[in-house]
Amino acid sequence: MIPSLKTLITIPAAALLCAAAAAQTPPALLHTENGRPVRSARQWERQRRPEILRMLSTEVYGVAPDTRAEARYETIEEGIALGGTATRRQVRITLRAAGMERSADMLLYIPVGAEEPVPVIFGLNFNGNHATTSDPAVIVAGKSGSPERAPRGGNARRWPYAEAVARGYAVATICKDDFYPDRRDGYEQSVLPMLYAGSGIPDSVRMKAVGAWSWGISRAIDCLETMPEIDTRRIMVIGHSRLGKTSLWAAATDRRIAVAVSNDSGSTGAALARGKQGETVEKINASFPYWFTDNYKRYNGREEQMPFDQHMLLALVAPRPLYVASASRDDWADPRNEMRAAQMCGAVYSLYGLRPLTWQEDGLPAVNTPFIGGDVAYHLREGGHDIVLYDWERFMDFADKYFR
Ligand code: GTR
Repeated sequence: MIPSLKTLITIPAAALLCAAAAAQTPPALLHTENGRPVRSARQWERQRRPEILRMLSTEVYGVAPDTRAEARYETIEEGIALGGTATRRQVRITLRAAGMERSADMLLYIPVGAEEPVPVIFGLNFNGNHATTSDPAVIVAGKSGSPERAPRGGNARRWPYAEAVARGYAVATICKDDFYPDRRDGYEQSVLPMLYAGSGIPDSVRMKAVGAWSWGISRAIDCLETMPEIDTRRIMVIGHSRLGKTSLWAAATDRRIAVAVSNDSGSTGAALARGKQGETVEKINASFPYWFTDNYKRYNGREEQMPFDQHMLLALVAPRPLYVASASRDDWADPRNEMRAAQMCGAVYSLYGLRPLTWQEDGLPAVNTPFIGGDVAYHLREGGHDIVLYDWERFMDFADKYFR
């Protein structure tokens, strides 16, 4: 309700300031839609979590249809790699539904000589598997697979395979574009036409690229489940930036993901939208209208009216360990709002008797000081928008706590 001029005049300035601050407060995690407080993990699981999952599906990331795509896995290459420390495997995943077919190529490095199945780190990549490594045996494939667009090894810095393998982790990746080419006209080539065919799900709530990428992560996990060397009870999913948004939604929707990592995911990822610096809802929807639901555009410039905010996305990961990472010069993503959401979701971890983020102060912590003592972890790496060895090492330190 809009206050009348008279009430405005009689409200003391302090109260107005208070109201402004309250307007920036994200919606309560622990109150159900009909206003009842949520006091137990059971109540969270049975009532509040499904409410939030439904809301974030219809308003932001999209409602997934029930369609089960038939999957076929074919090893197209296998060899010894990384100086003899790993098996490299390349698997073509072919998915079929509604008479249509799409394929995605997975690249894996699996430590050799392990006595038991190993934990795995899965992450989608930006520019093709061949761009993640200078290993000449990696096939240049996928919908972004042109060496002109993405040189071999061009993103290798972001994929420290040898270090991960040395620590006992398998690493697996697929190019995001195999599930939805990352451009405005990517829909036809994406997995969505085959998934939504005949589903009757209204256009306004359908998944777009980020939903399709998350769905793809689940299909990658289906494939990993067929590999005896991999322990799929120990899957950490990581993602940088747009793929950090994606890893969070994947973890929200697929409970096989044991640890979730968001690196510099910013807007519509880990960062609270209310009071956000840099990229706002309106800006992200203008630059990337094909990432989120059509419904999400209704909130352009109206963050205050959203019945949700990003702390809710993080809370959906509970009780599984969650790592939110920011970079000190990444104002576009807004480290402060990423950190705040990570703090706030701790209320749900507490319901499970787990430990929220141990950094509980107002401002950001010092750079390169990881807080991994709780079940929600955070660090602010010094530097810009990127994912580097420092980040990976901290994510593996965190995963070690649960996987060793
Ligand atoms: C930017 C976008 C961000 C983030 C980033 C990335 O252009 O505004 O939301 O996703 O791309 O993925 O690197």
